Amino acid sequence: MRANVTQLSLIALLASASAGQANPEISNPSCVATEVKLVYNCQFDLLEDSHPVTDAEIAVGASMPSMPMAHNVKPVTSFESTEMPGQYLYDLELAMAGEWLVIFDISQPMRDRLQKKFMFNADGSVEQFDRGDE
Ligand SMILES: [Cu+2]
Repeated sequence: MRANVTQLSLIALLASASAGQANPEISNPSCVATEVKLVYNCQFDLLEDSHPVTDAEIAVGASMPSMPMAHNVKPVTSFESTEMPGQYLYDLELAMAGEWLVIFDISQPMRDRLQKKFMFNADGSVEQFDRGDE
């Protein structure tokens, strides 16, 4: 009896541990300047265990680490590419050039908040750093 209870709680523990292991990853994030100054077409892949995650709901916002509270970008909804399942597209409109933290708020199929750091240069070029300040 006692062993059964222990086994059951072990199973419950393992089940909750694996359920909590949802480990989404923002992969290949990029942004390209448009003809409109400070407006960018951006995209990324959402992966989990190296597999594309489809039908995800992800809002994307941005903030400037060097100017906290100065100008947060209102989050926009990303849309999944019709050609590339697991790839998501969004348009980013920034307040100024400089270093921005782009924030990905995932609400489906898992909940997570991930971020990536970008340098948006005044000439329209964009550099992406490996990771945000996670
Ligand atoms: Cu600023």
